[in-house]
Amino acid sequence: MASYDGKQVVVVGAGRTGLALTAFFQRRGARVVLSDSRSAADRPELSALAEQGVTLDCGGHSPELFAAADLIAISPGVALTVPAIAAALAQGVPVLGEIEVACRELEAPLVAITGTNGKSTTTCLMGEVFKAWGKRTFVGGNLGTPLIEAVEQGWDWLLAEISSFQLEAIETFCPCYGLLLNISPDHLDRYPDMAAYLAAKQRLFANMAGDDVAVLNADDEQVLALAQQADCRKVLFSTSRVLEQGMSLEGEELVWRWDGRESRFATGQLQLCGSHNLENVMAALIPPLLEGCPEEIAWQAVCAFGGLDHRMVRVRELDGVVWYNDSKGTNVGSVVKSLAGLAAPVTLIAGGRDKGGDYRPLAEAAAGKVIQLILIGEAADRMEQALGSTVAVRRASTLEQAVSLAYQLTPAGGAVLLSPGCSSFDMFASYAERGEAFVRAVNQLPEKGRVAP
Ligand code: UMA
Ligand code: ADP
Repeated sequence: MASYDGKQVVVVGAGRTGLALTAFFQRRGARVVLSDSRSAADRPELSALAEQGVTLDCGGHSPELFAAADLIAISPGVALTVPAIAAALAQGVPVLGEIEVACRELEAPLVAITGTNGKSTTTCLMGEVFKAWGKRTFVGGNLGTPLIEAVEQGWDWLLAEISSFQLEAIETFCPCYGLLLNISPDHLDRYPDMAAYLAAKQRLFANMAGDDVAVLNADDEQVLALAQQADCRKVLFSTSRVLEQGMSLEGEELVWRWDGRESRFATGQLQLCGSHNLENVMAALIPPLLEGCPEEIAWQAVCAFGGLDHRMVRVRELDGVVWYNDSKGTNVGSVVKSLAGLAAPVTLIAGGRDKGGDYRPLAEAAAGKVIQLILIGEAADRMEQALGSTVAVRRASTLEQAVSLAYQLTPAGGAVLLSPGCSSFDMFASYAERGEAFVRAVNQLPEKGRVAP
């Protein structure tokens, strides 16, 4: 446990993470400066913290406060390239990410789940297994509850969804299980190139050694390449090949082979759909099974899991058209997976804040299946350039307008999918708010009000 008594700590970012860090450092007797690029006028709720002795540094990051700190603790949305942070780092001020601060305090075994897609689903699935096994289990991280909130709570197990952002500022962070689910382009608005994104993801393995276990997707070459240097045990899962050790999809069964034993699980019993979810199920089962969780308990728990909101949720069937909310489909890789689970004809509603990736890989997934692409938000121009020669494109200025267009354009027997391939921040506060707006608009559509296309 680190000592912060009397230390001057600058917490950067006053979102969910920064507020949790502030509370933690206050409990530990530190003098806290809370710094946020947004102005104090935007954040009236912070004045209560000022009354408790927290120094507010709003409307920018003051270099002199950063240079004078004993420690700078950053939120995931804050990059190390922020000038005040880069300058303090150059002067030798320690800069730690929230998960690094947290892991120095936590004693329970930690499972870290990362990858471009499937992190939240896998983290929650595994949480259901550990809980069904009777373990007091923290389920959080990038999923929503910052890891720092797990400190001093007496957990048996800690399951943390971990983003590339969070891995940038770690030093000793070392999970006993580190899961890398898959890699595809994402967050190229934060990283200069794909290599920088990969380097951040690879930090998952930086301190793993000896009996620590890397759980890896054997079908993803980039995953295997990133884990190559990891100096720990490796356990693989695959939907495409039989593994002598590890878990593989064989016909309609998941087969777990370990230490000469073999167990089989019938995938038909799962509520989750799609081959990507089979990957998530396999990854989620491996740590608890290796820890000795009885197989029946583990399998029942994953079968009972119906999926998370805003991930391929069937909203409604109206006039023979099925509407799906996949607002959490925030990169090209996830849209491709979601489209794979649907049959033609599909109307795809996409767009939002552009993350700088290449939209052309969507063309192959859309060809022959997507009859209409309705674009919203800031990314619309780039998406139309990449996809306009493959599918018919329309523009909508709001999500509600996109829903209304899709209602008119999609023939009976088809589907409408909101899977934006972009983040939501140009039009909404979060992917959840975007998904809720979509569901509201879809539920307001009148029955039999459609002019058949
Ligand atoms: N800010 C600054 N300076 C900056 C950048 C941001 O002061 O240079 C301030 C903003 O004005 C804002 C605050 O920082 O007030 C926001 O901090 P944050 O972006 O780190 O957000 P939090 O509310 O702390 O939420 C973060 C994660 N957000 C990001 O990684 C962007 C949440 O993941 C996570 O659930 C939460 O911590 C708890 O761990 C969200 C996310 O979008 C869901 N994650 C990305 C993703 O999944 O793709 C990685
Ligand atoms: P994350 O937390 O990594 O964003 P989620 O579990 O929230 O992942 O799923 C988000 C979207 O990503 C889903 O709607 C689905 O389209 C896609 N997805 C989920 N699991 C996988 C996977 N294993 N491989 C590829 N895409 C996936």
